[in-house]
Amino acid sequence: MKMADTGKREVCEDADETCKPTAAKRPKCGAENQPDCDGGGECANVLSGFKVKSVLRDSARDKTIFIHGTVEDQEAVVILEKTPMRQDDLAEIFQECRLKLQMKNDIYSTYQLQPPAHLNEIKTTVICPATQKHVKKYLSQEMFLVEETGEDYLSTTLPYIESQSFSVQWVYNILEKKAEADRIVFEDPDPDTGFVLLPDFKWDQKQLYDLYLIAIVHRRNIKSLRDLTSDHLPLLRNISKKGKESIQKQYGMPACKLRVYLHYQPSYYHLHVHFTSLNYDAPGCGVERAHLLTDVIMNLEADPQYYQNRTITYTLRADDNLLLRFREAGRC
Ligand code: M7G
Repeated sequence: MKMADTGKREVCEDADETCKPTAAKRPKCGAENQPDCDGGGECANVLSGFKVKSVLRDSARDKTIFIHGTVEDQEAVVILEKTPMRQDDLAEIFQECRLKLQMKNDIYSTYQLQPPAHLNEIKTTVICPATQKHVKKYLSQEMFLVEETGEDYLSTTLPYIESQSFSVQWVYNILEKKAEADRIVFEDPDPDTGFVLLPDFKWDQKQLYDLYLIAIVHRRNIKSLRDLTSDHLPLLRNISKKGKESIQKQYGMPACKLRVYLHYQPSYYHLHVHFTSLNYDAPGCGVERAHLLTDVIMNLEADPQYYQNRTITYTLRADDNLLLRFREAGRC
């Protein structure tokens, strides 16, 4: 198994309040000297000045905390996630750890174990400058189900996403090799059917159980599942075939161990496909959001306009303005 290079890195998105990219507003976040594509090595502590404003979400089960704060004078979201144990590290952990006895009773004892520092890392994602939309994305919220018809999409959803969606500058940076070029696992450069496959930033690449890659298409005019027609079948089949082959080659994981799907609604409106390990309960892989690529291909083979016409059900957060628009239109 060949694992790609790993490492701590910061992700800084280029976005203003309306979530559109601006060249002028570069992230400060203490990261001025760290270009978008830098990764892998020790870096300056850009979080030393991070001031916590609020905890957006906190899951003891997932051992993850989402924090809203500021770095210098800029809004930031920081996600801290305890990384899973790795079998390969066990020998070193047992040999090098410090143990503190908590209690002993007959054959039972519990300890606090401190592993060596390098085996005790916390995966850290930094979004800076963060927009209000980022803050909302990570805030715990009540969810509501909407059933979006093809007409709803044209009259309500499309105008909304055209005015409100997240910047996809990070996607263009990947496609143009301005960021994460060293992380690319596979590329098919064909402008119509090609794509870039690389580790999703949710995956720290330390173990395969939570393998997570994304395939980002080179074509720039496909926002989401809703835009797909039978014309895109060669593109989708290509992603399915070459994406699976590359993951088998690079990580030794066969296609039958992969969950390959698109999100609807996505957060970023530039077509991309998620490849996750079947063992991993990835966020957003539930039936109300994930559409298996094989199903998408078969639906388009059966009906070229399937995704323009069919009603698609998904959830929206209570404070999502799209939900408000659906309510104003009397659609939920
Ligand atoms: P999505 O379906 O648009 O929305 O997926 P989601 O984020 O709500 O799932 C976009 C995918 O791209 C997600 O799996 C993100 O974790 C991933 N992603 C987002 N950003 C900003 C980056 C990035 O800068 N680099 C990489 N490699 N992945 C990213």
